[in-house]
Amino acid sequence: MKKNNSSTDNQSYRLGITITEHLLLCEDECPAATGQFTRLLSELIISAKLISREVNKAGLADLLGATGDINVQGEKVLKLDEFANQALIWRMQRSGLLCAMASEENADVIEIPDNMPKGNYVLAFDPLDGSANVDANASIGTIFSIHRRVERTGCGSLDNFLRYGYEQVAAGYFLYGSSTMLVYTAGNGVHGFTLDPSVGEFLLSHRNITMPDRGKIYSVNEAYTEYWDNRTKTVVDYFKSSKNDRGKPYTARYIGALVADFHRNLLFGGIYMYPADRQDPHKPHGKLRLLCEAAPLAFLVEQAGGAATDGRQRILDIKASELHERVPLFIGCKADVEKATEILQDKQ
Ligand code: P6P
Repeated sequence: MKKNNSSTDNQSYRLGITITEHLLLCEDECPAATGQFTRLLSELIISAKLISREVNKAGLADLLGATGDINVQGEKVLKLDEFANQALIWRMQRSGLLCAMASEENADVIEIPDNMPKGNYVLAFDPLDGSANVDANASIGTIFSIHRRVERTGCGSLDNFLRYGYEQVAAGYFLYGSSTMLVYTAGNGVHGFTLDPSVGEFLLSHRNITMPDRGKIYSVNEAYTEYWDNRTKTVVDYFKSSKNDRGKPYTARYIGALVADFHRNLLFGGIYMYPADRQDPHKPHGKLRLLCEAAPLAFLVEQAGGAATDGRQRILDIKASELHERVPLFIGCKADVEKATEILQDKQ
């Protein structure tokens, strides 16, 4: 029987649910929706596609290595850090949806130029988290957090960023790995989209992501053990001797890119820890930033049924006191984070 090669046999015309269709469906279900959030996320997606393109060709386009600059965190700025930061700032400034931005790479609030329209939101972001991994071709990502503005009009001030984590209206990340993904929440669950580069669309691939109560993975940089206090050492020892629900030991996994470690633990179940350490007297609260790392991921993890604390309190209950405030972070499956927090508070 001659195989019928007509186009109806080739079902490659079929496409999954695009992010745009998903957002429009969410808008229809939310009477108060104005469409501004949909436009804001759409602008972020274009920026992420540009960053993904550069990350994927970095090794071939002289985009590896450092620029020679040092950022406000005291870290070497890599060429891709700079590209990602500028791509986000350039595009989002013109969106007409923001009244201010804050980037991990910039010391101060990034204002929207006078000749550009202002909007009702503020955006905080880590343009390329884990970028030290890029020269080794390991996964890295962009983390973002969105708040509604506090003033009614005009340029957004620093006050727009000194907020409680629970006030975020949306948060998420783009992961540049074996595939490029968007994982976000707007307060109605956590949804994952995978970029189909052949059509340039993010397609729904992980609907309503939820975490198990207990995990099977622990992520921490044990090279810093000597800098930890005894309770932190007890926490890590606890997970090293924990058994998962199949009676197997927890597995140690640490990529060195928060966004990649978080994503794996979100999907498979686990806890990521970056405790306060005494390695650097200038960073007594650890390395991770509240506004553009801990708070957005805490919003996501709670929406997925998990938890996030600084070892004492819920991350989302912390009100930022400065733009680049750092916090210790224990984030992942609810029972694992609660156990870590109990030990750290000596409430066993
Ligand atoms: P360390 C990357 O610089 C980062 O902020 C996170 O993405 C990552 O989890 C952590 O630092 C790695 O830090 O001290 O273990 O190399």
